Amino acid sequence: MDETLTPIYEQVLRRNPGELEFHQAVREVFDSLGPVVRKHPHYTEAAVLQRLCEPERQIIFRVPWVDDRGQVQIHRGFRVQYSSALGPYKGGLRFHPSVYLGIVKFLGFEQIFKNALTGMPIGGGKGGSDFDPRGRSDGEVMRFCQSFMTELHRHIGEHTDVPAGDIGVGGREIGYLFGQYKRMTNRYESGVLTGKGLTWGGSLVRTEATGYGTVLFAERMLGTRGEGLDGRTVGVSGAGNVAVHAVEKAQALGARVVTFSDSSGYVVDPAGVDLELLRDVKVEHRGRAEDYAARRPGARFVAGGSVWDVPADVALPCATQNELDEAAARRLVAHGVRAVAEGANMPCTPGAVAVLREAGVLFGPGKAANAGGVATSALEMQQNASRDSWTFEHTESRLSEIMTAIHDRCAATAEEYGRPGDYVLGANVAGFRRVADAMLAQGLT
Ligand code: NDP
Ligand code: 2IT
Repeated sequence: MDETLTPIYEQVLRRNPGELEFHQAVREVFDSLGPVVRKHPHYTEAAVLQRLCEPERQIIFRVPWVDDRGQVQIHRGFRVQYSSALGPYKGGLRFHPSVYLGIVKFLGFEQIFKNALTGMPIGGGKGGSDFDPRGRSDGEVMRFCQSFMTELHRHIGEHTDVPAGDIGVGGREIGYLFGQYKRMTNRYESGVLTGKGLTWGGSLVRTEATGYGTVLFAERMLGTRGEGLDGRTVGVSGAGNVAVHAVEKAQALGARVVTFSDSSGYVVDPAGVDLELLRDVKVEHRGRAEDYAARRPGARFVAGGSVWDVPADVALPCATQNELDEAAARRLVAHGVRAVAEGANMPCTPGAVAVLREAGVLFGPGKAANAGGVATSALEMQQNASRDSWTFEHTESRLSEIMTAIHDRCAATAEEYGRPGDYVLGANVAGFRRVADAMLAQGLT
């Protein structure tokens, strides 16, 4: 890290004790910014970095609800409104037992630069709860979402803050949240949430967008070396929204996807994942990875373990933060991996990223590679604002253009700073400059 940035980073550590994922996300960005702050001292003079490390607003609230047995349950809700320099706060809600302020802040911090990179008018935010929807009935999830929104509604709005899904928050949860927002405000304000159902303000391609976009990003990176996904073996982790659509798009581009995983373990399917069966098990029935292997001849379920033990030409981590560590990266490199694109947010540890970069593996960081989801959320907001709905083809072609533009913006910025092929530097610097310039123009806020 550049020496001018070290004291700012140390202050972040002091001010946010114990928030390890947040520290990691800040460090990852700071490690790229040395050349920028040296070249443009006005960023330092205006304390842009200190301001970016302090969210504009952090909201923590109680979420009481009653479970199916009549027992009162208390959870904690969060919304961190990080940066509104480029537009209304925008970012998902995560419902997972591991959620605490440090997770929400890491995700919100990443989201600022990701959203800036899309080139669309969206600021950065994130929220969620330590509620675990797994194993809960639809009625329980609905009551939880209603209670969560009863507090959240006063802080959001189509011009203020626009939440969406993330881990544990999909179409079902967005539906319950939207219904309660409408009830509390007596407004049919479509643009207040994204990821809505298609008949009530949702956009085609939003569900698919993150996974599709990650694969398109990997294809663009491979293209810079005259390669592509066709005929390649791909390893995917996760089995949720991002993973399933990454499998779909990788297969459409001619790849053979040989793995997926969930928190119980991973599946190896050497013949190539059966997408229909995967959807049936994980999306329709909210089942376990093991259920897939039981119904698929030739597939094997491995309890626990690391999905990255399985050789692949291209790896797409699509589950959660810090799921691919240094040892896993070494195994991928030993097996000849060509490219890694992060579908999840910060799935590779800093040690893993260092190993991949040293080995010359193409590496697409999440804030670039998974930006297709939030970019398509911005397209959903555009459709809501104009009371229009676009076709699948039109929306998908917009997504594809946006992913190409993000790729090229990262690549060009890396070139400009003398580090061709360094997508980490490219993404951090290009995202930072867009936000920082808007902050300078808008004065001290
Ligand atoms: P889902 O809830 O649909 O799926 C999450 C998947 O990851 C599940 O298979 C889950 O397994 C697994 N997983 C979650 N937490 C853990 C954990 N602690 N250990 C092991 N496995 C885990 O979420 P998404 O697919 O939407 O999100 C996946 C990642 O992509 C996240 O990092 C998210 O932030 C990121 N992302 C999502 C976007 C979106 O549009 N949805 C946009 C950009 C990034 P299990 O079911 O067993 O818990
Ligand atoms: O991490 C992410 O970019 C998301 N979960 C999607 C956010 C959004 O507002 O669509």
